Amino acid sequence: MTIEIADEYVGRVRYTVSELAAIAPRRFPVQERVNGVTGKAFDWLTWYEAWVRAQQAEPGRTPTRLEVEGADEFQAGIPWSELKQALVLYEQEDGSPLAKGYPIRLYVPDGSSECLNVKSVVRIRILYDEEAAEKSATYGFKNTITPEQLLKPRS
Ligand SMILES: Nc1nc2c(c(=O)[nH]1)N[C@H]1C(S)=C(S)[C@@H](COP(=O)(O)O)O[C@H]1N2
Ligand SMILES: [Mo]
Repeated sequence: MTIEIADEYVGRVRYTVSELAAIAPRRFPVQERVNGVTGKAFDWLTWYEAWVRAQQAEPGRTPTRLEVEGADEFQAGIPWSELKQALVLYEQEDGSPLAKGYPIRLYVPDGSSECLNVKSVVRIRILYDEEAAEKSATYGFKNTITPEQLLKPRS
């Protein structure tokens, strides 16, 4: 299982959970920020900064929004300004893969909703456009419209 990171300046890469976690400058128990949850986590914003440096990229500006998508197509869009406490849970205390939320789970402790804590994250998109900064946080299942639904007349 890999996680795709897509950033219009830095590029598009895929990491395993251990590759992703190895980029983080510091890893710590998730309980430091989220009550009642156990496992190991890393801070999202410092991960992003370390990643940009490691990629030798120079976006030269701050992202405006983060979009994450779970394996079940649940997704969330979060203004970058809501991510100051955001963290990624990546393994259990004993080092084994997450039993719930595998491969990784995002937590946004100071976000506007608990619904933003996306489980089983497989895709992460980093946005820079000003328009994205204006929007508030969003979450829910991706719209998947079947050909049958498209053909059916509205009643
Ligand atoms: N992948 C995925 N993540 C998800 C969801 C989901 O359906 N799929 N539900 C969200 C919602 S609406 C809530 S309230 C929380 C619930 O987290 P919990 O299962 O730890 O209680 O997970 C969020 N993360
Ligand atoms: Mo929710």
